[in-house]
Amino acid sequence: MMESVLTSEYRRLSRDPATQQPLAYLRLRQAIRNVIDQRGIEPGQALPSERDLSQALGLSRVTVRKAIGGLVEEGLLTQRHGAGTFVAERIVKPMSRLTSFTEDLRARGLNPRSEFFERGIGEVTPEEAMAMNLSPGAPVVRLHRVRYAGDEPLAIERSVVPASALPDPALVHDSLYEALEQRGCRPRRALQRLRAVLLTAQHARLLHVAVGSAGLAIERRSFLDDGRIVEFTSSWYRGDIYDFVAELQTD
Ligand code: 16G
Repeated sequence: MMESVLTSEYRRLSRDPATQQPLAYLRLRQAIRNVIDQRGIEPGQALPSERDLSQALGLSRVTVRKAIGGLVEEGLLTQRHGAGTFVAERIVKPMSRLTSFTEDLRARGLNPRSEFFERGIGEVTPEEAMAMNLSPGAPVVRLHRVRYAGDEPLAIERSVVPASALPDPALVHDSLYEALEQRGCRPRRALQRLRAVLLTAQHARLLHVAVGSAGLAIERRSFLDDGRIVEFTSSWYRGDIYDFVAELQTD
C-alpha cells in the first residue's frame, strides 16, 4: 500500500515535464518528500525496504540508497540498524547547517508560524552589548516569539538584532532570516551553545508541557562575513520533540 503511494508519486514526477529533474535519485527524493508531506506515510511509519523500492521502481539499490541517504541527513527520515528506515517522529535537526526555524519546518512539510509577544526597537542592554560587540546605547530590534508547527508549540525564542542590520522590526513577518536575507544581512556563520534545562512554569505553559519537563536552552550568536554579529538569540526548545544531531570527523 505504502509502496504503491511512493511508486505512483515517483512515476508521476517522472512523467511530469514541470519536474525537470533528470536525476533519478533526486526525483525519488522529491517523491518521498511529497508523500510524507501529504501524509501518505505517517511519522513513525517505515518506508519500504531498499530492495523492495528498487524492484518496484526499476532503479538500482545505489540510486535508492542515495535518495534515502540525503533525507536521513536532513532529518526527515531516520534509520534504525537492522529495522529499516522510518519517517522521523521527533524533529531531527542537524547542527552543522545554519538554517532557520521556518526552513527546518518547511523541509519537513510542517507549517511554521509564530506568535509574537514583542516585536520592537530599543536600546541594547549592557549584557547584550558585551555579547554582540555593540557600543552602549546602540539601537536593537527585539523579537520574543513562541514558535509553532501548526497548532503545536515547539520553542520560545528571544532574538536581539542590531538595528544596523534590521532597521524596522515590522520587516519580520514569519521569518527573521528571510527579513535579514532581504537586507543582504543573512548570517553566514554562527556559534551555538546548548544545555539541558527543566522548563519553568512560564515556559512550560507556553509550550503546553508539564512544569519541569526537559528542555534545551540554546544560545546562538550569528555573524556576517565581515565578522559583525547579526543576531543573539536565546531559545528554549521542547526536549520531548527535538533531537540535535552533529556530524563528527577525525582530523
Ligand atoms: C532557529 C535558531 C534561531 C534563529 C531562528 C530563525 C536554533 C536553535 N535557533 O530557531 O537562532 O533566530 O531559527 O528562524 O536553531 P526564522 O527565520 O524562522 O525566524
